[in-house]
Amino acid sequence: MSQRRKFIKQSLMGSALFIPGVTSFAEAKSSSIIKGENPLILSTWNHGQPANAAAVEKLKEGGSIVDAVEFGVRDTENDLSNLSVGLQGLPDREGITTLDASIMSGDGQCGSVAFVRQIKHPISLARMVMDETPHVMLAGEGARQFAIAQGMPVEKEELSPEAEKAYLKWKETSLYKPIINIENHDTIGMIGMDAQGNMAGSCTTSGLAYKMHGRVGDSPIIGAGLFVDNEVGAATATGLGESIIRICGSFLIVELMRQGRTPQEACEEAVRRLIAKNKNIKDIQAGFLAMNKEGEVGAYAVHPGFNFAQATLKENVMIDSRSHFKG
Ligand code: SD4
Repeated sequence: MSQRRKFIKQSLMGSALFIPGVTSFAEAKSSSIIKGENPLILSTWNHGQPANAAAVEKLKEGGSIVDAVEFGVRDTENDLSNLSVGLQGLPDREGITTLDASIMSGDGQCGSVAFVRQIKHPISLARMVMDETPHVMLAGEGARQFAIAQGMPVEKEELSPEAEKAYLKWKETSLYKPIINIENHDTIGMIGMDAQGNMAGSCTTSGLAYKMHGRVGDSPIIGAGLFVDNEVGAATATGLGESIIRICGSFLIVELMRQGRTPQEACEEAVRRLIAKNKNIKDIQAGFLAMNKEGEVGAYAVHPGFNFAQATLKENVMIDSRSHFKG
């Protein structure tokens, strides 16, 4: 075990017991923004809660913050009930599920994969791109070949029963509107900080259902779906990827924080920018989640309904992004 890992492990062993309980929405609303609590893990949407629990567990085992954000979202990639992450996700128009993922640590290291097939844990593949190659991003067949070379199993290419049912229903009309259902998102973006203030983030998705074959969203694009800088903070995004890429959303938030905005102010400003640069905004949902190095938290989305999970060693709660609206 490296000295650094040993240090993290020791510092976590003395801390309070982590209870990954499920919090009701009412409780979540009354939970205030925490400040200065390390470690701190934030994740998008309801599945963020079990993912946060997995990330905290990883830290407790002595893992780094990069390990924590990788293993946290692997939990979501394994979740068969999630139709927007992992191989059980809804397919593209051709009936093929393709995955996007990225990972970044606060020292500027990053890796991502896009448009990848048959790999169960694209986040771990993104981590391998970061750790084992001179590149930042691998796509499509090249990413799959790299996974095979790294000894990752290649899964059978078949839709999950639920995804198949939904796809067959969609094919009855084959009507394609690139509109994200405002209340129903499932991509996971996770950002975290360890007890020493080191940050990392991860993001993984099967992207938009019934997208064009080859479409890549914001999640694997460093600066759009994810950005982390130890000197400032971290941000991640969820929602209609095209709208997020247009404003370089996560990078924008980190840069706004660098200029002195709080995470909440930065998320709200990014949403304003996104609204200004995208047409048909009533049909677009996009949301951002951010933390700064002081451990302040912010979140905001175009439409109501975006919630996130916030975990420390003491609690793991759901919070409605609108409950922190500053305006
Ligand atoms: C994408 N941002 O591929 C992803 C989709 C998403 O909740 O976040 N869904 O555009």
